[in-house]
Amino acid sequence: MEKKHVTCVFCDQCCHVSVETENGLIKAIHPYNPAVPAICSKVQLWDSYVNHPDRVVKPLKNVGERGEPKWQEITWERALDEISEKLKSISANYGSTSVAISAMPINLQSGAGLVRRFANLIGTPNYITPMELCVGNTAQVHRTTYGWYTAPVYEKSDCIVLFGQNRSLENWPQDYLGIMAAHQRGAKLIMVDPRKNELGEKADYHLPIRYGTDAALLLGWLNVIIEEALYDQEFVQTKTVGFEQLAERVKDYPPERVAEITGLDAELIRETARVYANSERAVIPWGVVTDMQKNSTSALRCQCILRAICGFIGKSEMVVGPGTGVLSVSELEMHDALSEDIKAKQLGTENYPLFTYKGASLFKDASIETFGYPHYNIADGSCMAHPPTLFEAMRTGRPYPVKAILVLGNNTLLSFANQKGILEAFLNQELVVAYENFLTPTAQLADYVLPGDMWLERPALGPAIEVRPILTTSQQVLAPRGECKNIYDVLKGLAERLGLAEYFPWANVEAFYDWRLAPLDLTWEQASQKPAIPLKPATDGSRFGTPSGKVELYSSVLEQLGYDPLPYFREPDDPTLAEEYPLIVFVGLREPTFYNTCLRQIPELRKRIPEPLLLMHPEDMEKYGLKEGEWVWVETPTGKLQIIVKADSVQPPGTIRIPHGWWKPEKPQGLKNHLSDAML
Ligand SMILES: Nc1nc2c(c(=O)[nH]1)N[C@H]1C(S)=C(S)[C@@H](COP(=O)(O)OP(=O)(O)OC[C@H]3O[C@@H](n4cnc5c(=O)[nH]c(N)nc54)[C@H](O)[C@@H]3O)O[C@H]1N2
Ligand SMILES: Nc1nc2c(c(=O)[nH]1)N[C@H]1C(S)=C(S)[C@@H](COP(=O)(O)OP(=O)(O)OC[C@H]3O[C@@H](n4cnc5c(=O)[nH]c(N)nc54)[C@H](O)[C@@H]3O)O[C@H]1N2
Ligand code: SF4
Ligand SMILES: [Mo]
Repeated sequence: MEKKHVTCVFCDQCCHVSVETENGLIKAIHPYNPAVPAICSKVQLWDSYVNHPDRVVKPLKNVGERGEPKWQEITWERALDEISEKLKSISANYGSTSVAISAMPINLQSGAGLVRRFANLIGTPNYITPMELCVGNTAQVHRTTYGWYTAPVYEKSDCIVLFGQNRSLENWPQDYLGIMAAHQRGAKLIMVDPRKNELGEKADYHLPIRYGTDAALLLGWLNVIIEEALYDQEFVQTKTVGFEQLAERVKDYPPERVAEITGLDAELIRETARVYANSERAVIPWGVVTDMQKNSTSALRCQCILRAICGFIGKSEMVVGPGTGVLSVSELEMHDALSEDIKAKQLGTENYPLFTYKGASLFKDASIETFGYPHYNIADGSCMAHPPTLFEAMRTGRPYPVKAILVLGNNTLLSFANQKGILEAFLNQELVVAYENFLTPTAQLADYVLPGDMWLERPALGPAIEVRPILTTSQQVLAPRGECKNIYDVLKGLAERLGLAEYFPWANVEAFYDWRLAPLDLTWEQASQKPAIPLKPATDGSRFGTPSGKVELYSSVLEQLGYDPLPYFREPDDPTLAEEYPLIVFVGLREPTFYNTCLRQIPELRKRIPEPLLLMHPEDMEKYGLKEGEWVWVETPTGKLQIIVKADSVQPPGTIRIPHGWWKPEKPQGLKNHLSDAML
């Protein structure tokens, strides 16, 4: 019997598991730390995934029309030859910015740093990632306030405030168990969520907020905390800038006004503000809904401001920065390989600058002074093109043509906004490549599908996204199935054909890890004996990575980019649509059995939720004459789909929840078949 430690990426919780093997066969998978049973049931279905009959295990070429694929198996050599020839000719005809890359670093693991390195070396700034709608987004907003991302320490906390998290043993179990352990220890739990879920039932306070109004509640809390002087005066004086302006702004949000906006009770708003501010070590952990609202930036900024002015930074909320001693992910990415002219052409720079090179460059000097390196890419959300602007350029050729897209370990078509527009964009490409495990709706639009390894089949030196001074390791357990390859081998193969061999000189991914670990006097073989290697933090915490070096309550970068430097609230509803479209579609609420667009081909999981379900309050079902289990059409100003109705008394009346990411892998492929019944 042999034991290996492995990072599961069936979802982005990245649980550490211990895999027991006998004669090369997996016998059992357990939580790495037996004292904390932080894994979900999905991981046990590894065999159904690895050996699934539909898994792509050889390179495929579409010899049919785009979107009506006729797959032909080809060799890796030929696939890489043809793809690189096409990339060269597209780049020669339309310029290097005409090639786009869409990648999900967490799904790829060992892709950390390498995909961007490749993008930068081929001269394209048009890199996007679905982290745009996830923690990558939060990280950029955090940077405006602290210069880096902040992470909660549940073990130290005595008050936890959750904005719309639906954590459970099947959705981010490590966080769920961390929250529950702190709560059992006596930490107060404040749950802000229109739905009362399992955590809401256990919470000390449940605030059934009107959807999309979190920024207003947060501004109301700031109003109470500043009005009643509940903040940490010393921290505010010594470590922050802009308190006066902030105090002036939040006068506009007294609890009575906020109560009207949010549908919450004014006294409850006051009481919860006091509970939070009077705690010794409160935390506001990241949750995804505040990444997806009309008021996202303000809501996230308010959370950052609260953590700071109440004095929790450095106690229960850590702003640690990157590590030193090895080349960071950001350095591996070689952002300097792109000229300033090309960076300025990054799509979205003009209208959405914060996430692009333009936004990141405003932190450049501060980043050098604080962390020693200019272009830190925090959580892969930095220096990135604006996805909708990129898709528009792919569709229309404006402001310049984009003619090729490499999709690496994500499901671009189903994961970004305006799916019809993305479909049109893909149909207007001269080259589409998907590096995948399955023939997803996005892969069905490709000219070439390249078979990728999965997490049990590769060694991984992480983490995939850079937020803390630490390295993690994941040991390889299985040989890659069929001809599946690691992302390193794919990028190396392309780089060699594009005249960039010197930047991918290592024979294989382990040799690359050896090179990266060499400054620590470690080989991959040695390093991978331990699941984590702490690094020396790049900063002692005396300076924040913002232009002022302080916590910017009033953001100088937002101001320079022409935005309101202070948080504010904007009504999420569009009253002109209310008559024709009386129901509101609700953000989020992930399905316990799946992971975003993944895992619907796993029979054991699919049995649990065979069809997509629209959740609706029974009162609304009666109002619209709908029955449980009935198929209905749902129409918005931009599209429509069919879905089954399910009564759910927790869903707020007037709102419905539609799960995202559905397609039916068992259904036939191609546009004629709606790309295997994808919900487009
Ligand atoms: N099983 C499983 N686990 C997953 C995933 C999966 O697909 N399946 N996905 C992973 C990923 S990528 C992510 S990002 C995380 C996300 O995990 P969470 O951050 O927990 O997000 P959701 O599961 O979408 O739950 C969203 C919650 O927000 C509430 N909500 C909706 N609108 C609002 C609002 O306007 N304000 C407030 N305050 N609350 C609101 C909903 O009622 C719901 O309880 O989960 C990860 N874990
Ligand atoms: N409407 C709507 N859109 C959303 C969201 C939402 O709530 N609503 N949530 C957003 C969020 S939080 C996120 S994180 C994104 C996720 O967006 P994506 O990353 O696009 O979603 P996934 O379903 O994780 O896509 C992963 C794809 O990679 C493939 N894959 C998985 N593992 C591997 C691997 O090891 N190697 C290779 N080569 N391929 C692999 C899978 O087969 C799958 O097709 O979606 C965002 N989009
Ligand atoms: S929650 Fe489950 S699927 Fe996600 S990483 Fe952990 S074990 Fe894997
Ligand atoms: Mo996510």
